[in-house]
Amino acid sequence: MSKLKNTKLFGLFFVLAMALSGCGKPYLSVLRPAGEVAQEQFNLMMLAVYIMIVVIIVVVIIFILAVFKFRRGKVGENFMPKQVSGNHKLEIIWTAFPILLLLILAIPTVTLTFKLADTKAMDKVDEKGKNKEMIVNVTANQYWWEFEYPNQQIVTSQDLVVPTDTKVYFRLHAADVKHSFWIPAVGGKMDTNVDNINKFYLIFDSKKAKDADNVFYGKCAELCGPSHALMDFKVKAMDKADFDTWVKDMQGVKKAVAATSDSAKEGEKVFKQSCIGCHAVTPTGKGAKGPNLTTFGERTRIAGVLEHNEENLKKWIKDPDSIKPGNKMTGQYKVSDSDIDALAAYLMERKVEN
Ligand code: HEC
Ligand SMILES: [Cu+2]
Repeated sequence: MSKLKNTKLFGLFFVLAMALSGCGKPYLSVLRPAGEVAQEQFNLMMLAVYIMIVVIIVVVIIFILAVFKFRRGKVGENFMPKQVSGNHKLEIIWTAFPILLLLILAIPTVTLTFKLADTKAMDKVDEKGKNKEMIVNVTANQYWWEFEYPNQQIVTSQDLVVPTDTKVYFRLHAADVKHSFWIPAVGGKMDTNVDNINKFYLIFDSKKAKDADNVFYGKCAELCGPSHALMDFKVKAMDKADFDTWVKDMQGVKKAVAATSDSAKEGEKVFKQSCIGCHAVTPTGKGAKGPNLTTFGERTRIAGVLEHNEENLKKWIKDPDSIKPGNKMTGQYKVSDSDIDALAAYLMERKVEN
C-alpha cells in the first residue's frame, strides 16, 4: 500500500517537474519578461504576490501562536479567553489594514490598465492622411495567423516580424470564431473577436530578444476548435535597420518570385492550378482563405508546428488533417505524389531576404 502511494507521489512530482521544466524559456516565459509591457505586467503580478505573502505570514503566525498558547492542557479545562467583541481598536485595525492593502494593489493596477490601453497614437494621421506609428493588423483564423502592415502595405502569415525597442500597435480581429493573441514573453493576452477590433501595444526589448535568438513564440489563448493547441506563431524581433531592410525586400516583391529549378517550375504550374485560390505568393495578398506563402522558404515552422523541412512539407500537403485536425485546407484539392514533390520544391524557394 505505502509502496504504491510512494510510486504515485513520485509520479506526481515527476509530472510537475516536467511541466515546470517548460517554464523559464526566454522565448516563451511570462516569468522572463522581454519588453516594457511584459515587465510592467510582471511587476504588478509580483506586487500582488508580495502582498499575499505578507498576509499569509501574518495569518500563519497568529494561527501558530493561538494553537500553542491556548492549548487546553496548558490553560485548563475552564479557561475563558478575553472577550473582544465590539473592541474599537481591533475593529479599526482589521478594517483599515485590508483597505490599505487593496489600495496599494488597486492604484498601480488601474493606472497601468489605462496606460496600456492608450492606443490613441495609432489613429492619428498627419496632413497627408498618413500615420507614422508601427501598426500591425492581426487576423486570427482557425488555425493560423495573418499579419498585415497597413503603413508598409505588406502581409505575412504565421511569422510576425517586428522592430525592437519600438512601440508596436496591434489591431486584433478574428475571421471565424473567437481567438486570443498572446506572446507570453512580451505581453498580452488579448481576445481577437469577430464583431469588433481590440487594440493594444507591445514593446520588444532588443537585449532580451538577443537572449531568445530574436525569435519569440506566440500562441492562441482561447479554445477555438480541435487544433487550437497547434495554433502557434513566431515573432521575429529585429533591430530597426534590419526591419527596414526586410520591409524593402518585401515591398520589392511585386509579382511572385520566379521558380529556378526544373522541379520548382513544375511545382509552380500545379500551384497555379490547385493552390493559388487560397494562397497568395506576393506580399499584398490579404484576406485569402489560407496563409500568405511569400516568405514560406524562410519560415522556422510549417503550419506553425512542424519543423521546417521538405519532408514535413510533403507530409503536410499530402494529409494536413493528420497534422492539424479540422484545418480548412483538408480535402480542398487533388494532387499526385509527383505533384507534391514539385510543389515542395516550389514552396521551399519562396524567399524574399537576400
Ligand atoms: C481551401 C483553401 C486552400 C487550398 C485550395 C489550399 N490550401 Fe494550403 N492552407 C489553407 C489553410 C486554411 C491553411 C492553414 C492551415 C492551418 O494552419 O490550420 C493552409 C496551410 C498551408 C501551408 C502551411 C502554411 C504555413 O504558413 O506554414 C502550406 C505549405 C500549404 N497550405 C500549401 C498548399 C498547397 C501546396 C496547396 C495546393 C496543392 C494548398 N495549400 C491548397 C487553405 C488552402
Ligand atoms: Cu485559436
